[in-house]
Amino acid sequence: MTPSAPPQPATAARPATAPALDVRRVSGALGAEVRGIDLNDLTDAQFDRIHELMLEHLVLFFPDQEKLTPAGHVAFGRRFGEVEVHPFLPKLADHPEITVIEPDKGGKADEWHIDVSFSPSPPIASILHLIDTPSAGGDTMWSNQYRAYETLSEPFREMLEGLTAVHVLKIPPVVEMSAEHPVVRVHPVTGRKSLYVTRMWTSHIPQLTRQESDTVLQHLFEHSEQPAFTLRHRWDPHTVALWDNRVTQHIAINDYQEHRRGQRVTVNGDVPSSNTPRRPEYRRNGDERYYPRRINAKVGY
Ligand SMILES: O=C(O)CCC(=O)C(=O)O
Ligand SMILES: [Fe+2]
Repeated sequence: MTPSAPPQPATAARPATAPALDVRRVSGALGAEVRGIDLNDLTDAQFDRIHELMLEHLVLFFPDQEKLTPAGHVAFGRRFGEVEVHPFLPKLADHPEITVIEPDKGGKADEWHIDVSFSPSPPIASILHLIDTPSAGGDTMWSNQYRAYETLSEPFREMLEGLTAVHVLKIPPVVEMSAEHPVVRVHPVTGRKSLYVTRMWTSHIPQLTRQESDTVLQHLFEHSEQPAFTLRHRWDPHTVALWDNRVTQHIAINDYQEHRRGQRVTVNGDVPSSNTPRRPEYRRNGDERYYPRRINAKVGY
């Protein structure tokens, strides 16, 4: 008689290590799709892996997250740090930490931006759960701001490093906020430098003359938004996107009329820092200062 197989336990024991995640890059510039994970029920080891992957790819997409509840979404955000209550966008009634992203209610974020960069301590990460998607269109693009910095010429990078930029939100009479941040910031975890200005919120560089500031910013906006630094994501319902808001910009493409709805949790965490000392503010005729030309008065993100 041949020996029979050893008896199996009624329920298979959980493997000591979770199965490896399926991670696929989605563009040459940034971004990866991550499968094989339930965001509602993360282990510490899985969270650590997601955090590492975010630092490596800057934007992660988690498809098929139908089970993600608002409480699970907030709990996922809390693993990164304190979650923000957005200064003006609509929120879920029971969860003020969840911002509702719905064009009818808050406008379309159809200009390149960094989330909430007009805050003195802008979000480190955003987590967007798209629930209803149009049958076509409504894609979102992200851009890699490490690459934007690294592809500037050395003399230009040197000039930028002592500078700051003012980021402004002005929607009278609802809200007015502004903050001054380094133009080149250093990532607190990776130590890498990235460009930190954005078309939607950045108004001026106070160390330059108005004309210099307008010209330099226009160049930096165009440079940082170029297709070679980007990815374009076509959404399926219940995909969750997580991005490192310190080193990316994004834009929601406004090419659809159908219903589209998402929920976002945003994580606070640090104050942008740079390695280099700041230069003094430009003063015309002694003490006279110039005013920024661009004042933002549209609803945005
Ligand atoms: O609707 C989108 O795809 C992105 C909206 C946005 O800018 C955001 O959630 O921060
Ligand atoms: Fe945004």
